[in-house]
Amino acid sequence: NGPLEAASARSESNGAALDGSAAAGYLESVPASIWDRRRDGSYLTELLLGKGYEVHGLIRRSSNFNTTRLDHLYIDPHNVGKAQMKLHYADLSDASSLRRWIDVLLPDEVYNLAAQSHVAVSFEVPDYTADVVATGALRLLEAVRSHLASNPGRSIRYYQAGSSEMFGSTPPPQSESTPFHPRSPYAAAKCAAHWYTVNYREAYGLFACNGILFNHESPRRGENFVTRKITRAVGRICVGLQSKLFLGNLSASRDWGFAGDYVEAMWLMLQQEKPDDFVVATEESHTVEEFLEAAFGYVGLNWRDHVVIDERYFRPAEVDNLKGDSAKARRVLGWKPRVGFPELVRMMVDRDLELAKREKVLADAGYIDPQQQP
Ligand code: NDP
Ligand code: GDR
Repeated sequence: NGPLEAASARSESNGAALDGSAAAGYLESVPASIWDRRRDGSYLTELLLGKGYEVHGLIRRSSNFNTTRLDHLYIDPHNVGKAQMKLHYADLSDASSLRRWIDVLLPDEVYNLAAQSHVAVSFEVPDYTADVVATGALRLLEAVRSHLASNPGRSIRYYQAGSSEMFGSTPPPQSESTPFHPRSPYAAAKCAAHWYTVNYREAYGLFACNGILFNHESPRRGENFVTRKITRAVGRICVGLQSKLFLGNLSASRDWGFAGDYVEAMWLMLQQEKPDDFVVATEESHTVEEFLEAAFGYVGLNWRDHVVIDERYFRPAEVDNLKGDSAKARRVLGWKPRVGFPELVRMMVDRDLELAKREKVLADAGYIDPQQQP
């Protein structure tokens, strides 16, 4: 879910870093709740804090974020002492901010989770996507490398958030040895970031790992990814705030896991003796239609009564079938997923039903427009 999502965390004994930003723009300490909008970033932060890490997150400047959620933190000094993590401004498009925070924070581990991560949107903003996803990763790697070169004795372990989208049209099951065939600007940029990471490992001996993660979902998932779009709609339909759900291709198949399980694999990669690349997946694949069946069926609804196919959600090139082979991660890291498909769907629907009930109260009181779909 990541932030610049470059996260960086550090402690005297352990270190980890989320991604982040700049010395001059230090934000003061803010509660981890602010971090909840970072999906993988928030789960990873919780995991690292539980292990005693000091966690720093790098976030980019956003008008919404600054005006609605940070202003009161600046003026309320009581929050400073309660913060469990620290956030700093940086941007993957700004190399100087990355190097500056590496120098200031001295992280032991750096997790690069930042991305323009929406596959369909990457067709609309291909140049920007490449800049953040591919060149952004290169900038962060270079910040780490140059910091280490000027600070002998220091060590930093680096995690790169790779994606099953890199496999694209190569048939399943997909493992570390499966050739990449990206089908979107996003996926092509992730391939570049993957190879930059391998290159920095081979050329400079950097402890750098690629996690090739298959789709992982949660109640914190962005609302324009298909799983969350469906579970948000189920909740809203149940309370009468919505009746139709507009979707694209229902026959695509994905290997969907739970984000909370997957961040553990990220951390485990950085605890190994040697850096390496790992596929992380449940090894089970379901179509979008099966997700619909499970989510609507859970609350006793028939998805066919509500779903309308809308051409605008079809992609110029689709990835039809992803199903991972995560044998290496299971063997070497001792990792395995805890949450299965039915439990994941139920978890997301339960949470979105609660959210919809609260929305209904606000809509009935005239505080929000009930027609406005997420
Ligand atoms: P999200 O899109 O939820 O989070 C990405 C984060 O990156 C956001 O917080 C965003 O900030 C931040 N970001 C975007 N552009 C920049 C920038 N220029 N500088 C700094 N930060 C930036 O993704 P997820 O948490 O779902 O995924 C985390 C990472 O893992 C991503 O790299 C994604 O591509 C990858 N991945 C995700 C998978 C999944 O199924 N979730 C599977 C495989 C890989 P803001 O909040 O301001 O938008
Ligand atoms: P994906 O996730 O592209 O796999 O990338 P997404 O949920 O966007 O799409 C999954 C599949 O559902 C189909 N689909 C729709 N998708 C969206 N978003 N909206 C719709 O209305 C809709 N209707 C059908 C898509 O065509 C697709 O086949 C996610 C992201 O998190 C990436 O960053 C990550 O790298 C990969 O997962 C692994």
